[in-house]
Amino acid sequence: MFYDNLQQPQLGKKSSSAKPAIFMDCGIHAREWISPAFCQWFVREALSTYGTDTQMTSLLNQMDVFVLPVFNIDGYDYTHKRNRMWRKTRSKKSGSSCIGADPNRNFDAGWCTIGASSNPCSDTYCGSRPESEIEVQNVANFIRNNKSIIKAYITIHSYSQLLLFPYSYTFELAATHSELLKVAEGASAALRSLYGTRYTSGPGAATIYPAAGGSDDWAYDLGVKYSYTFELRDTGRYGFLLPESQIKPTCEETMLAVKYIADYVQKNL
Ligand code: 0X9
Ligand code: ZN
Ligand code: ZN
Repeated sequence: MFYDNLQQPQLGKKSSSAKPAIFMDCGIHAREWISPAFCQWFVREALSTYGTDTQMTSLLNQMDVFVLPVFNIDGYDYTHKRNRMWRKTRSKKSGSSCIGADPNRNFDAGWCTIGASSNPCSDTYCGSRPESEIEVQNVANFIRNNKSIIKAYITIHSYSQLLLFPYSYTFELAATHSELLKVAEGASAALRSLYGTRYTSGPGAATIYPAAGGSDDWAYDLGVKYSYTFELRDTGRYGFLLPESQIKPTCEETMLAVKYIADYVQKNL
């Protein structure tokens, strides 16, 4: 049994013309459970604060937000039923007994050149070709088809408390590096204001490690000007096994950072 990841809520006030939009996904990596929890939290917050929270109201009046709550559904399911530490998709590959590819190494952005493996048994296997994974192909098609309206791409991972932006496939700085950094630092400060959680901002290659084939770099090179990868709590004490007591505070503080980015994008359309 396989699931598809095509369904996604679209949040925003109804409008006769197409509005500029933000695309956000969660659960690219199966074991990063705080990530799908955040997308779910975001949708609930958006629906319940529209009309009372001035920022959310103005955001959803002017823009649409596409939320993909679980990018890698088969992998996520597998972490519930078989192996809590699974990361990849669950696709089969002929000629190998190993399963799955790393969806965040499978995008067409410097594909498989650095920080990725061509060994199907590796946890960072880049796949047999760019977009070989159906989940990646679905999302890439959706973003390509809505390219003219998608102004920001946000992808939620864990853990390490980082706010990353392009590039990760090269140490070269993005053309709009200083703006990406400025917005990331503003978002990190907003996040920290709630519970004092410290985030580090920077380009992926220098801040975490070089790794090609990621969704953030791919979206940026497609022309989505604001492209961010969050690595949520914690810094390693619990890692992927973040205790239940931290779900709510993590979602609340992350909300402030995502709203900061959305607000900046909305004011700079
Ligand atoms: O390695 C990744 O895919 C991300 N870290 S994680 O621990 N969640 O696996 C970081 C992604 C940064 N962006 C790119 N490498 N493009
Ligand atoms: Zn479960
Ligand atoms: Zn991840």
